[in-house]
Amino acid sequence: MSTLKETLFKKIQEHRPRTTKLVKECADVKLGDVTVGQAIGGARGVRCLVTDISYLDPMEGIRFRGMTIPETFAALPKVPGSEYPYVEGFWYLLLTGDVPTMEQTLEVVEDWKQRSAVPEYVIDVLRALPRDSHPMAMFSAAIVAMQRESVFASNYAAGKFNKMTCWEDMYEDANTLMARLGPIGAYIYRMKYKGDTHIAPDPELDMGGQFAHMIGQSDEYKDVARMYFILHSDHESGNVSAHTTHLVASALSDAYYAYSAGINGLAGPLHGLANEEVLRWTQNFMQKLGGEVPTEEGLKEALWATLNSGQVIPGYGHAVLRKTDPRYTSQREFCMNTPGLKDYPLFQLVKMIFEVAPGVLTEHGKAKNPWPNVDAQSGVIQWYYGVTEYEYYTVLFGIGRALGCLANITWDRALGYGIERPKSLTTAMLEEAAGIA
Ligand code: FAM
Repeated sequence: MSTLKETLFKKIQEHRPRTTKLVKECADVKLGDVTVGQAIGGARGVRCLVTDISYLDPMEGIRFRGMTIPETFAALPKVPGSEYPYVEGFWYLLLTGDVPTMEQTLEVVEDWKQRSAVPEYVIDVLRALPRDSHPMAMFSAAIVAMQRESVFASNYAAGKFNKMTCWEDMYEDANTLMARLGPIGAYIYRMKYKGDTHIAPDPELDMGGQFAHMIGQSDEYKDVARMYFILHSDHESGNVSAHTTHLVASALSDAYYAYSAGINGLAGPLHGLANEEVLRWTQNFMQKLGGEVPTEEGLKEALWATLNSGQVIPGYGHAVLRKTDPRYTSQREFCMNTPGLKDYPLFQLVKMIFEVAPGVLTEHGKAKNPWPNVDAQSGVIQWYYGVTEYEYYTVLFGIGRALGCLANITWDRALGYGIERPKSLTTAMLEEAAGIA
């Protein structure tokens, strides 16, 4: 058994009595009430999901296993010669809550390498799709195509389902998926945008570095990939991609079905696709100016024009956060500390939007949070390094988001979380409850 799996096993055993006790002795304890507004309004703020992998404080932002983003980056073992940690070590942290040693991290690196070959039939599926399919549709199709390899599904079909040990099958599927998502994403990228030319993996590289290599990027971009995947990994359980993955897995669907579904949710413009929208918006705006540096007034006008046409300002607002997203801040710092990027015109514009948009949104008076989220800042870094195909950006998000979603559904199985099935009411019932029937 690998160190990661052994540690996880111990953690699961330690944790199980806590969940059992809560279910047996405290099941009737109230966590809140549900209002008519919440029932109609996307269950916003309804406290009915449980995860220990990350927690999102509205003012502070995300903590992974109790650690802020800077603390996480500082604590994890770094790739030699790099300022950023191994994604594999972060996976260890998300699953177990422990910061791994370099040796433990390298075990995961090796394990993922063994699992990372993309099967030929997945390539066939990708090639069979019309080349103008959205990269997220391709990514989702590739993931669900691999369902035939699910250890969980095959053991279930063979009558070997055991509530206490089935997390191990989920763990197998989750690791295989994690190992392959980067190479699959790279294949899609090269097939669609780089003349269908492909780059073989380098056996020396870690997951993040390998992705950079396989899309044909520079050495510098290796750290961008590592940073991106970690920053986009998890945002507790209620966001659309994490919740969808959890919901689908709750029917005992395997990791392939569940994460393919999560990817489909991530592809919505109010969720992961917002990073594509941000770049489209800023590029269109810059084009209209014909390369001129925008004035604050011109920018304000453009933001108002977007709002007045009934569209949202992409990259701004959040369902939970009420402050600037620390994932935004982390990427902003990356830009400020990278010579070349710091003075890059597109970054200057993104910075200017940060100065202007919160005021405009506040004056507009609708958004509860006028501050930027992760997506407001992520595209500009990609653009700078030459990844200018912005419809692809959500695939990058999807590779990273898998870390959180798959760690969560492994724990869902370990703790035996039930099939999700909230109750519906009719409109007449709401009217009656509100006394307006
Ligand atoms: N621009 C214009 N209007 C906005 C807005 C924005 N950026 N953010 C919120 N609003 C509006 C919202 O559409 C709603 O209007 P209606 O009452 O007319 O329906 C009103 O303000 C209240 O919404 P809220 O309670 O503040 O936000 P929600 O919790 O309903 O929605 C978001 C949250 C993220 C969907 C919303 O802020 C939004 O559409 N933002 C732009 C898209 C975006 O950046 N999404 C990415 C979010 C990101 F973190 C991620 O998932 N990757």
